[in-house]
Amino acid sequence: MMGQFDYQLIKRELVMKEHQKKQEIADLALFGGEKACREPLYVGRPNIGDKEIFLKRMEDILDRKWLTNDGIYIAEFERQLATKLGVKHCVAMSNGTVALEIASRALGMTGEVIVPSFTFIATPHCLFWQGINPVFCDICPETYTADPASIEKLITPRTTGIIGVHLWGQICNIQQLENIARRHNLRLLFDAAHAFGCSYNGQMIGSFGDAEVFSFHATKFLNSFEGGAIATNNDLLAEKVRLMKNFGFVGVDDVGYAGTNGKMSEPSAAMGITSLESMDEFVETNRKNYLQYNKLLSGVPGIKLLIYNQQETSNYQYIIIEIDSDKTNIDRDDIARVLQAENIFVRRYFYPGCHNQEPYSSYFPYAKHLLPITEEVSKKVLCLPTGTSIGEADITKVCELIAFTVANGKEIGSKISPELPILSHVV
Ligand code: T4K
Repeated sequence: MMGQFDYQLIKRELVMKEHQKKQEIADLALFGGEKACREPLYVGRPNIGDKEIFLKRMEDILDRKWLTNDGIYIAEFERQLATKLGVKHCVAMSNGTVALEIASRALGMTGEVIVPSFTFIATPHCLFWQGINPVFCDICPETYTADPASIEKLITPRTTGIIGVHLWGQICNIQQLENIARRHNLRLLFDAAHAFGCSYNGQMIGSFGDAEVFSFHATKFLNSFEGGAIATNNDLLAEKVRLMKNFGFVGVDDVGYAGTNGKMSEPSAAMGITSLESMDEFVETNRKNYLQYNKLLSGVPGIKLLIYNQQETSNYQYIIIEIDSDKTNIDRDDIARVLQAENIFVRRYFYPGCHNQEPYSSYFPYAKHLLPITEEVSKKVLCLPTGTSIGEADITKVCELIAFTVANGKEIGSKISPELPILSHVV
């Protein structure tokens, strides 16, 4: 159970309690002071459920000698997912990227598909990998999700679909996207990699559009080590994706589709089931962390925390701040540099926007001129550590450091070299 002692966490809390607040700029680790955290803090530490139960399941899998290919744990995981989401079908996959590839292919997406640039690179890659052109739309500044007006402007006779992304659990304007898709006869797929356990108008994410795709990667709210799923209420689509993820086999020796290997393994399914059992505890911890961040950062000038809609169910998996450098007098990247020197590895998700990454920057060199909000937002957001590995003292430390850095923004910023790399972990 999650209620068991987490000795690493307790040890770190004690170490951090001993620690002094930074009094002057020279106290910052970047300028020679002691690191605020002896153990590194990371974004994306996995939420782990009951280890003992998981290990028992692993033993059972090994004893059965049935490791993958529609084993009993996969079937059970799929059943539990569908029940939780209130959707007819949930087909487990090897990861979210393959699930996106299979879903878009099974939906018959070809030619051009409209997708926000402000997302993880897997979203456009799933299209490009299949010879489909991702056409990048801009986002709404309040929700960071696809802007319906921007989508409408990009529709051409070659457009076959839209992929909306529920970024950081912020839900797309589903109603407007559904209207656009219906009017233009387009397929509508949602990349719900960040939105497991979130709702839209009280209904769980999983049954909107033609299909929704989840990721159960280690860093996600619910993890199965690696994993993903396609959720849909469409019987034919479910049947098709089920066959496609198994090479297209329709019978023992009979192949009916161009398929791939997108199968989830039994250990992954066992981990997924174990994670589902602790889901309420994960939400509670994330929510508590979010409330603490909200309280401690609320008075810091130029720092705006992404607010979760209390009318909806959320997983609270991402703590995102937007930095207004006119008010902080120090930019986002320098704040990240200050924190990483203290052993706090924040992330600039999803800088610099997919349109500025290869192969897209070469194919669409002018895209940046059409994406002003994406360009702006990708330069000012930071993702902070949260999840079940982060304690109250950690969050206090992160917030105190941000407040101290902003209070001395001009001076600190002037001392930092823009050449200093921003890392994802200790090297
Ligand atoms: N759509 C969206 C919107 C997505 O965000 C993603 C994936 C996908 C689709 C595709 O789903 P998958 O095919 O991945 O199922 C990470 C993840 O690899 C990726 O799954 C995720 N999005 C993306 C947002 O983040 P990186 O390159 O940032 O990962 P990495 O290795 O730098 O790890 C991130 C942090 O997590 C580090 O600070 C350390 C920590 N970590 C990571 C792992 C793997 C751990 O503490 N333990 C671990 O086991 O992409």
